[in-house]
Amino acid sequence: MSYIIVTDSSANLRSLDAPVAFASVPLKIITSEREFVDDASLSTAEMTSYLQSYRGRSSTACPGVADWLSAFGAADAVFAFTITSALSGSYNAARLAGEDYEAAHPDRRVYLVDSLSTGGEMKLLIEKTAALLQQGEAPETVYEAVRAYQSKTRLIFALQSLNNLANNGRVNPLVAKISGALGMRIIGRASEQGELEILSKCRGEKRALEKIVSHMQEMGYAGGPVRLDHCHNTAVAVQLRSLIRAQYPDADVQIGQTYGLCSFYAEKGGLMLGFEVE
Ligand code: X90
Repeated sequence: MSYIIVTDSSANLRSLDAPVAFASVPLKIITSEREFVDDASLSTAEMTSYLQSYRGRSSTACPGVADWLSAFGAADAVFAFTITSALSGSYNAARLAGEDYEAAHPDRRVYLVDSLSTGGEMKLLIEKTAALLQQGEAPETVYEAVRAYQSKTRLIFALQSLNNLANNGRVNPLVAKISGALGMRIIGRASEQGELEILSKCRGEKRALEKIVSHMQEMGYAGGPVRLDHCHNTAVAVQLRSLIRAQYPDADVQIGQTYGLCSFYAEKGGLMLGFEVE
């Protein structure tokens, strides 16, 4: 039996460490002048600097049904992961692709997971799936285990600007306004419904990092794995990892970069953390 893990590019993953078939389906970042496809050929640094000087409207687009379908390839079992269906059409496109795929090949199955989140939380779900598949678990068992694991994973983010989120209707413009003040950091999380929920706002880097850790603890963090992605903010990501490890010396904290889609919305300096709770 062949299988593949497919995710949309909001997971900030282009490959897997595990020897399991894998594909990333790109979202797109669009301006009136240019279109950025969030795949391995994208330079997020170049995109970010272009967007900083670009003054017109910009938006994003989720993958279409055909994009998902071609990523499924010819696997007997497809595990597909999407960004939260509350903020994107990616899940719906993947669902329709799954229906087509199963109708065309009655012996194949698509196991679809609405992450109700994005970024590092998707990484954790995907890592779990890869590990169980490698252990030789049956697809149905893997799917059930991953759905159950979703109740143990969370996402927190800290952003310096909510402009792109607000301009694209992903957050209330009034909420976005508070982040306009210089030096303000907005900390929030993916809610249980997969929506963006603001937890607090504060001034200054050090204060923000301490707040992130205390919010994580309030949400049940107790030293489990953390997948921390940053948008051009390595030094601060490393500082945050040290702060987590000061309390949990053995914590498996892996730092990565936001790719195109998350860089667009998290904006320069943004941090997002997927983590496991007890
Ligand atoms: O379909 C599309 O065009 C994609 C729309 C995506 C909108 C939200 C992306 C958020 C990316 C920002 C911080 C994390 C927020 C998580 C809320 C659940 C990253």
